[in-house]
Amino acid sequence: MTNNKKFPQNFLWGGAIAASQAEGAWNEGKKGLDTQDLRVFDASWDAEMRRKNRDVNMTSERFQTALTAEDTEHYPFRWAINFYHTYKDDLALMQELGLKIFRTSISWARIYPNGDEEQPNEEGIQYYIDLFTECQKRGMKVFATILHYATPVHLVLKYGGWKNRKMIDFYLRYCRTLYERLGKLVDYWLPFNEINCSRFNPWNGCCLIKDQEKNYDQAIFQCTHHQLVANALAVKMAHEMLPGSMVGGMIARFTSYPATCAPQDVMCSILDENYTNYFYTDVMARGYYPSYTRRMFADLGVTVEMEPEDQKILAENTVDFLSFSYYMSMISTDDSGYEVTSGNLLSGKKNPYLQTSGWGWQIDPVGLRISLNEMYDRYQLPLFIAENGIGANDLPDADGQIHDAYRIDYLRAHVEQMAEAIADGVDLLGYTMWGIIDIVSCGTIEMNKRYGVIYVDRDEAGKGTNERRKKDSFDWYRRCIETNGEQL
Ligand code: BGP
Repeated sequence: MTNNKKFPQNFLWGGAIAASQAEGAWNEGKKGLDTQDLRVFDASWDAEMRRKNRDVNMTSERFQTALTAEDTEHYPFRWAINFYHTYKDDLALMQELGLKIFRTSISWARIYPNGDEEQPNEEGIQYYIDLFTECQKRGMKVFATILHYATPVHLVLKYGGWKNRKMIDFYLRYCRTLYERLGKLVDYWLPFNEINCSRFNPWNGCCLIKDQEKNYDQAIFQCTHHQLVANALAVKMAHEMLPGSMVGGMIARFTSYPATCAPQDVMCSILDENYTNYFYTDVMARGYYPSYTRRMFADLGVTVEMEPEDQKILAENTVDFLSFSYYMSMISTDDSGYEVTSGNLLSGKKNPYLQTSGWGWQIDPVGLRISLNEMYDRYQLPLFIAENGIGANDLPDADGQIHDAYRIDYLRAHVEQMAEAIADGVDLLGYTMWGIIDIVSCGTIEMNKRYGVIYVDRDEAGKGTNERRKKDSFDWYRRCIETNGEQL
């Protein structure tokens, strides 16, 4: 299929993973225990239990059990797809795809195993020097996420995680080391993955354990404030240490439409968009808390404690670009008569005009064009789609081939809408398709929820040859990149 709307010649076609979902080697290279290593999964759980497990987050009981568990089968982030050892072969496949940029996160616990040490772990630094050098050697720029949920567990045990303002100092020590030692190898920085995740998955987002919190919402938004300040200070430090560096802000984009043209549904949609998306990007891109947060916090009974210098920090250190993950859209209404369906990090009401993925996520390519237009119009900042893709239980046929026409259809439709948005005038820097290679899913910790154009022979108990195989979508995406988005 020929797409007649052009992408800029320097458009950055890429692929994305996260350290905790791909590297494995959870206790190798002097890496410390991190919060993702503690998330439990059982392959015998049915669909309902798996969805529930996403919402359970973390409990004190699970936390204590996991701290001393030697078992790896039930902790998939401990083995993932062993990218720590296979990255050279995997990057060769990504070079074959023609990727212009590769997004991954850096594991904090590889660089500072406990998180509060004075000196970093040289083995951890060397791993990322080697990884990013290999990317550059293979013609790929590096898009590095500094924190993609995985936080050293020691910081939770000793300091209580992001509730404690000390975390900002530990996090900035980590950033300083990354800028010093990896700064020349990284082209785009993201201080946090989906900084709004703390609202919807507080364990992933800010290391909170619900049964330990008297006022959960208060804890969530105090953690969020510390992370927003940390994001601004990470921008400041990068601009001082790495002049000309590009440091972004990222959210999970929860695009939501009014369920009907009834005015109360429209108001519902404005509030949903403000509270789940714009609150975070307003602070990171405009540099202050928007006025609508007063009502949001009042309704939640939350009082965010700020230090006198915080407003100045936020105002003077806004991001260079905005980035987001986009998978699906939702609808907004107070009418409880709608069917509920699942989505990234949260569930929502079902849009009768949209199809859903096998995991209930509503497939909405036009929503990507809407999101791009709305965000660019609001901030006039360059945008970068850091995640987009479809999770599916890809099953090899008798010859071991994976015919994932549904993934080609999904990606084609979203690439077409990106082209429309660019024609609408949006400054879109790039697109790192999520899960360029099969990895452990984040929300439900399932290996069978596959996103990649590269298949990994690994089952949900970590068994398999771990060999890599190209899916049908591999060649489709290679040709898309080769023709700069013309041949779809
Ligand atoms: C986002 C995370 C990614 C990725 C993606 C897909 O929230 O940034 O880590 O996991 O969701 O979600 P899942 O893996 O649950 O299908």
